[in-house]
Amino acid sequence: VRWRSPLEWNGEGTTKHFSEIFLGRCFVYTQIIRPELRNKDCTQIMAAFKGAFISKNPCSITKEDYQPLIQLDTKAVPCNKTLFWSKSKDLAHQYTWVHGNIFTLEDTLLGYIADDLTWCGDPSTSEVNEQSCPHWKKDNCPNNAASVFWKVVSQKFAEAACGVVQVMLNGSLSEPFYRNSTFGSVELLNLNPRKVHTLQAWVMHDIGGATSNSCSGSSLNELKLIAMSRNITFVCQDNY
Ligand code: DN4
Repeated sequence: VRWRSPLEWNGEGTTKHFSEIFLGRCFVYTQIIRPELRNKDCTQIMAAFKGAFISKNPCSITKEDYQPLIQLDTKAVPCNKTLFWSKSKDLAHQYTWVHGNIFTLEDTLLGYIADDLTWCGDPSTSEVNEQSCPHWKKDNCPNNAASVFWKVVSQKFAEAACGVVQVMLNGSLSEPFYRNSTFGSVELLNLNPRKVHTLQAWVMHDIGGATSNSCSGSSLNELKLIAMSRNITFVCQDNY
């Protein structure tokens, strides 16, 4: 057995009690939050999830590794009910929680299960690595298990969207729309213009912060140009 330094990677290790949290969240979601999913097999979903990264090099995870998992999650969000967000996670989740009938990725089964968890494996063992995991920015490891997972599920979430879609952005930042974010680099580019006719941005500002008119700024204009070039109508509202 290879000796391992506990600080091999710069990120937190796999969340303690990962399997119990995974199964618990899966059962809460499928039995209580969306009882129409009560026949989903949470043990099978967890096996497919772990199969994507267990016993593999934690920096060489591929989109294909997650395909068996993706195929188990079949329920799409209804048209006009998709909310994307970038740098506004807490507000977006408070909004969907109160509203009850609009959904972020984390209000869908796989996003709900994985939200705020950390996970990775190692080629030398069939266990998760609880010591450390690659950090998506600090380690030179873009194809780590978590980043690839979020890329795959974000792409699928965007491809399935239809009608008018919303995005909540953070107007207290100098660049509320950031091209390299997951929203800018994955979700926006995977909206299907034959299904999505309008992208509506809600640009939210910190209460008590400087008043600003982000919808008319250059960052939102960049988003508008990308949407228009994809034949998607763009509308923007400050502090909806
Ligand atoms: P963001 O606010 O910049 O990032 C959201 C979270 O994802 C933060 O905790 C980021 O970490 C983390 N993150 C972003 N990119 C990566 C990556 N390549 N690898 C690992 N972690 C990453 O907003 P965003 O536009 O990048 O992502 C938000 C949108 O994508 C939403 O519309 C979601 O549908 C989806 N998404 C959700 C999650 C999540 O729930 C993660 C990624 C994507 P840090 O910058 O704080 O270190 O966790």
